[in-house]
Amino acid sequence: IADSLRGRLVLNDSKIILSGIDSIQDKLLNARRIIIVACGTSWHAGLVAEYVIEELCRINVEVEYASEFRYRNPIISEDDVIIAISQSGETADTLVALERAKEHGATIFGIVNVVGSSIARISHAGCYTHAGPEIGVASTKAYTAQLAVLMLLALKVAKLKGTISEERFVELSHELNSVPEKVEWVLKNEVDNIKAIAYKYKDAHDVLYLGRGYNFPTALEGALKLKEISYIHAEGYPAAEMKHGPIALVDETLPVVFVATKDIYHEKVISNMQEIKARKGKVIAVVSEGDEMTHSIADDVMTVPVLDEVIAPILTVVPLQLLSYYIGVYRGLDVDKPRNLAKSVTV
Ligand code: F1P
Repeated sequence: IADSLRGRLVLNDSKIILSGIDSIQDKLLNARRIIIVACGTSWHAGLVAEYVIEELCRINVEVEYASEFRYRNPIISEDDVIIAISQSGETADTLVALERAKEHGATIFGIVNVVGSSIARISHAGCYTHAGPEIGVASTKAYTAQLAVLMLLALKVAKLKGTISEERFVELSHELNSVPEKVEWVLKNEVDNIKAIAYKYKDAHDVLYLGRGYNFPTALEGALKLKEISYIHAEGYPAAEMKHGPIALVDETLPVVFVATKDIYHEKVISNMQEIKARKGKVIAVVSEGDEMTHSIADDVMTVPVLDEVIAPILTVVPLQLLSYYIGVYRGLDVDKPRNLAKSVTV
């Protein structure tokens, strides 16, 4: 996984990647709604995109599990653009959902890793993620590559629609370009620390992952990676929902992972951490470099460089992927081939 994380974000290639948008540009700019259809990790990438596209492009976005969308009777119109996200490009639920949407006249944009795959072929237009082959079954570098493409797409559409200022566009583009070096920073400086944290919590029975705003989908993805690779029960939740149920689980045996990088919700996230600490839960936090305050509250921290909150999900997931990886390794598991999981779910 560590190798696959390195240098995956070839953002200089963004013009080539985004040329896929050209043929459906008008449809995208005038879309009544974007419906994102995906499964598993790809669905989490869609959830990040919902936050980013609604914020930057002011287009209504819905994120659907393909496995539900295909069986119900969804309302789809010709003004809808469907974005399909899939690493393999062969996931049966996503493929069938797209066939349904196509029958209703919707335009389909595919974000797929495997060139020439079924989902790439059924799409009207699309971008390949060019993440290279995923060696492990659990999606990692495909996820960050999907996020990179989705953010490039959001920035391009926002610029064309005029929904963000030129200044903000330049600022976010600059932040996006800084991601590869910030991922490298985590790989260079944080791996030993993450290994130690993994060792400490390798025997946990349950782990809760919490985040707000842009950090919420990352909490979901962190929990999924832990389940997939280490077979520990994990749940991701919006941090503000904690008091509506999951707080009942908190005691001294429960590690709670907070995605707590600096953003507009930061103070609220800190107060959620204090609620966990007051109930003797253990707090593990992904924090922004230099955030001494959060550092002092959490039991364990994984640090990432400072990055704009819109772009941050590409980076903040990396320590969580590594945490799951090392917990799996310390539990003696084959992290590349988790039991019961298939690389492409084609039935
Ligand atoms: C979706 C997915 C992956 C997961 C596993 C099973 O695949 O749920 O996210 O890691 O490999 O399939 P895809 O549609 O993105 O190929």
